[in-house]
Amino acid sequence: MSEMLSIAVQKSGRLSEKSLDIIRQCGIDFGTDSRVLREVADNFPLEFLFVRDDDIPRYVSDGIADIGIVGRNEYDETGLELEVVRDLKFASCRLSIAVPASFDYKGLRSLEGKRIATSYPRILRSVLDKAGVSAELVVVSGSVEITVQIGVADAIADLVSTGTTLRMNGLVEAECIYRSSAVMIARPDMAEEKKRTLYRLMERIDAVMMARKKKYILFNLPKDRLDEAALIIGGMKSPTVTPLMDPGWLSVQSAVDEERFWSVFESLREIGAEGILVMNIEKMTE
Ligand code: PRT
Ligand code: ZN
Repeated sequence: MSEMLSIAVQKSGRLSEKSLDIIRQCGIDFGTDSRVLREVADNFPLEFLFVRDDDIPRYVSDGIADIGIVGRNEYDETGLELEVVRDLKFASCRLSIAVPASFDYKGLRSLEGKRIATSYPRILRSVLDKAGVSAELVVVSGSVEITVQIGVADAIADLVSTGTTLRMNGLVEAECIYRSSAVMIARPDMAEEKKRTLYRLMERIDAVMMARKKKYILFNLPKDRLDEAALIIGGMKSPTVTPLMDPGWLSVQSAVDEERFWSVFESLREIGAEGILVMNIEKMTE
């Protein structure tokens, strides 16, 4: 029996859904009542605390929760020293300098002596310090993009994903200074029994993340093209090959990197592959 581990997850926001999705895909069942602030999983020693994302690093640091899922930006901004167990690769965004169109931006040097509005003063300050730039930081907790229009700042440093918000506010993305995505953080001083539970959880999360990066393909191939097909597929140890009734043909199956999928697909077509079947992989280990 492993010891109960508590995890702090954002209650409602950009991270909530995907944080819970990844845990659900680990085969861990829990209730879905969004009014509950605390919840224990049915079939795994995991207790959820649903909180605001800003509070997650602090709760983990104070031992209120053992682990948490939070944007790397929020974690770095606190300056706390916890263990970053994994980059979970969702909720990706960048912290960028944005300026009005009239601002002649020529790198961080252009910010010397300017007023920059941001919700991430610690991260911004460390970037500016490294570049030897001194600027006045105007710290706001939201609606950073309107500070230029209302005359509070000359430039901003804010999170960007599509860039739509900046454009809508007449700002131009001038330079990306930092990249973020959701990370799993943990208390560094966890008891051995809890560490074991965390290890079990991370093994499952790794399998889910690995599966997300791959597709499984199955196709029929003229026998004499097998070597070419193996080269195209690459990566994994080898494709699985099964004879078909027709002695001139084989059935071939293999996992393929999601990002290479279309080029693999087209190359296989070129060497005469037929009946290509593509499947999502639910879980996978190395
Ligand atoms: O209520 P709570 O405090 O829990 O939530 P929150 O409102 O503070 O955070 P939330 O849910 O908005 O974001 C949680 C985390 O998602 C952030 O800490 C980031 O790690 C990550 N993330 C990913 C983003 C974005 N993408 C993002 N685009 N966080 C915010 N934005 C905002 C950005 O600040 C700007 O206002 O979206 C706008 C820009 O989006 P685009 O697509 O127009 O460029
Ligand atoms: Zn927040």
